[in-house]
Amino acid sequence: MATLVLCALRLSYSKSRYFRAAFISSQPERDTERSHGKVVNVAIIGAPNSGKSTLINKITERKICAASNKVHTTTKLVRAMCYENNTQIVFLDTPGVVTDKEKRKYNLPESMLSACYKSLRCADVVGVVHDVSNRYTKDYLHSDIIGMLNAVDEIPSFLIINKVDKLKSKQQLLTVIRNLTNGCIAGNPIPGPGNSKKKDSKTEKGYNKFSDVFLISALNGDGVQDIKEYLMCNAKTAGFQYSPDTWTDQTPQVLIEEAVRAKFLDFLAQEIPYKLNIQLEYFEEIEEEQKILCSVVVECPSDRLSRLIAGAGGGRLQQIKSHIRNDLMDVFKKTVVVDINLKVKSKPTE
Ligand SMILES: Nc1nc2c(ncn2[C@@H]2O[C@H](COP(=O)(O)OP(=O)(O)OP(=O)(O)O)[C@@H](O)[C@H]2O)c(=O)[nH]1
Ligand SMILES: *[C@@H]1O[C@H](CO)[C@@H](O)[C@H](O)[C@H]1NC(C)=O
Ligand SMILES: *[C@@H]1O[C@H](CO)[C@@H](O)[C@H](O)[C@H]1NC(C)=O
Ligand SMILES: [Mg+2]
Repeated sequence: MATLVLCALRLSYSKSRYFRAAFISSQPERDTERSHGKVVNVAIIGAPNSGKSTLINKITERKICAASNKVHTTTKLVRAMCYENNTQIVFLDTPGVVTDKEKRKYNLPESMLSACYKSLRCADVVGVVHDVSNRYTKDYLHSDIIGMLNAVDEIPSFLIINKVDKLKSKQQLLTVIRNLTNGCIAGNPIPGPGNSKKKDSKTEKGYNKFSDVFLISALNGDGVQDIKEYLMCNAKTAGFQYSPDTWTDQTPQVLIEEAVRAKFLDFLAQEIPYKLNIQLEYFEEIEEEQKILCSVVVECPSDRLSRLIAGAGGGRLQQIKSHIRNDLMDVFKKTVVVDINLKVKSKPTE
């Protein structure tokens, strides 16, 4: 494994680029044979709502991974690929870590945590996304995340400090980095005051084997290109498991249903959107027109909820539909005509 050397902790700020703590790695191996492609498999893990899916979409320049302002948008593993300069990055988007109580509350599948572990097994590198704007959790990594990292500590990992755009003051960033890394990056202590204390493993809130730390905004893209270049540098010569023009392992059906679910999560309050049952009922791709026609049934548990979701005169539903259409065009890069049918779940007749 390449040894990573901490060269400098560089905190700089310019209009176009957020702080990035740069830890320069050893030279990547030279590409000797041009005919061979390079591949890197990247598992992206993190707490719910930290911005994992948003980051992957930004790098791949497609809205492959459904994202919303609510927790537990992603409920299963989704691969998203991009290809540039003979190099393929294969991202694995994972559900945020989840407790049994939340699973019941939000009507989530059993397999979410195991999906995260599964993603790690096929990863060459693990990226941990952390929401620095969440004042309750900004200073420590979720214990399940630390557990996962420790379970695969032979796989290189890097820390992505996200939502830096939301911070009023950037001064706290060094403190946050110290906490999340236990004061240690790539085997080297972070220089500066406040790092001389003896470490007590019981109070550790981070993971001390990260190779790199990035400070980014996945939403506006600041710092995201650095991550892409870093991943491309760490790609290894290999046969492509997915052809270079593949951009996901998901079917159009799943992509559409997840995009619709995410938009209902964005627009509806509290637990309501988690109760909806979303199903694609019609799909047609017209190749020669670069156009997709589809229709989705959204089943709600009650008539009252159905009226609430539709809004006065169906206005809210129209608004949601137009956002869904825009997102789907960013998924498929084609014209999309989408119909949303609200239905009330029929009561079992006996
Ligand atoms: N301000 C700001 N918001 C962000 C940033 N990155 C993501 N978000 C927002 O955070 C919310 C959650 O983003 P997601 O990408 O769905 O997060 P996730 O980690 O995939 O969440 P789960 O799939 O639910 O675990 C969305 O509303 C995003 O727009 C960022 O850098 N800055
Ligand atoms: C791809 O190669 C071009 C030309 O060498 C370079 O300008 C560009 O930055 C590379 N892309 C990435 C993502 O590294
Ligand atoms: C970790 O964060 C706390 C605030 O939660 C702060 O008081 C402490 O100094 C930080 N630790 C380090 C090593 O920076
Ligand atoms: Mg997600």
